[in-house]
Amino acid sequence: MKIKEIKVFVCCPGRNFVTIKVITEDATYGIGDATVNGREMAVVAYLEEHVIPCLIGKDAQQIEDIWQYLYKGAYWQNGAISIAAISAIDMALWDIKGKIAGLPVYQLLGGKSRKAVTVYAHVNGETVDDVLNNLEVAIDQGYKVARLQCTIPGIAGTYGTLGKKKNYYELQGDRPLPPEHGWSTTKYLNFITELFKQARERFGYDIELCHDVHSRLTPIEAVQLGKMLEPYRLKFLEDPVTYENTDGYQVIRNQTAMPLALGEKFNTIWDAKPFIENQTIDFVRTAATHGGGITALKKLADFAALYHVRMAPHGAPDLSPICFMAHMHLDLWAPNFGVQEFIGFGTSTLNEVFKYKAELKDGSIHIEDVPGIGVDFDEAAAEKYPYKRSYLPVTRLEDGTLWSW
Ligand code: EZ4
Ligand code: CO
Repeated sequence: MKIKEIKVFVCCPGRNFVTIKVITEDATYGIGDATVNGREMAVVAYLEEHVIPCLIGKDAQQIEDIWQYLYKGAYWQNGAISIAAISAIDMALWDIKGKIAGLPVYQLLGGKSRKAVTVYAHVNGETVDDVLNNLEVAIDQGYKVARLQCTIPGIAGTYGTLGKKKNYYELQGDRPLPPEHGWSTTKYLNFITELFKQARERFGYDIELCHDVHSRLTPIEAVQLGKMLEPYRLKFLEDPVTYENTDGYQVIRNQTAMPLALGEKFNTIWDAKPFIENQTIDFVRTAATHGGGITALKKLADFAALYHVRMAPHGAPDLSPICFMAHMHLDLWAPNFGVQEFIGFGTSTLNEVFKYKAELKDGSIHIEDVPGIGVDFDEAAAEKYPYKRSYLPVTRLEDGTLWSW
């Protein structure tokens, strides 16, 4: 079954998404997500100039060989842009294989290991009371796990909070230059414990809680935070420190019992390897779109399982519903699945472009048994929402020093 054509679409139904459609000679098609937030057009160029010409005429069924061809065969094998392109092609080919087989992708992976996919809700607010009131709503809705983020008093623009916006799809889409946020580790560390202390006082310990530090701390500061939050028993603390220096996580690991999650920016299993084999993390956050697609995440899950590390895929709103549904299949299959990040089913605009069926019940997502990944992409609807140059924020300390966002 030869690949006849591969189309690339960039649309902005609230946020920018890069979508590909791989079409075979018999008109079967599969779709994939190639979005790299703030660098979308670089992936488009990589796909159009360097990937697609090599794939026309190749057998769409040879997923592994095509993956190796695009990775090893490029010589410049890794990097966010090229991996997003490979990931999208990979998802589309699994989608096609599922359609040919008449099976949902999780069946091709080995079947279900669980009934449904436990997700964690994003719960945020401008004050502790605000966050806790929103947590009450999430618990009432049936969520069993929630990520708490709160505006830090005295800091302009805290990561993970919405400010006056109503939802995540308003946060981006029209930022012709990167907005600037502030940061103060002192102000953060002086404040954040109170959020979890009050959450436990008000709701007890049945609700599982997470928190994303977004790589703002040094290893020893992360040790302090871990120790301060230990009494509130988090499910995990995410990205306490940037991932480039793997030894930093050893410092944290040696001194706090706080479970750690890392990896939304991993591009390959090689990025994850030292953290997994040294057992310095507990959850690996890699997304299908940024980590090499379904082929790569299956390998990553199996490798992580050897070390008691569980999968907790990134579920940010800058991953399209195609990636979300690819995760549903991986999460249903992976014996070492932990929890899936979930920011809701999006807006009516988003769902006009991406069509899929998934249902949230008691804090878990159930999908329907349809062949392939189970998402369709409406090309005509996408045309109504053209790409808008847009960036993630950058962060500066109070003295102006550039910091990790
Ligand atoms: O940093 O969406 O856990 N979720 C996150 C997200 C991502 C952004 C960029 O992909 O950390 O907020
Ligand atoms: Co994160």
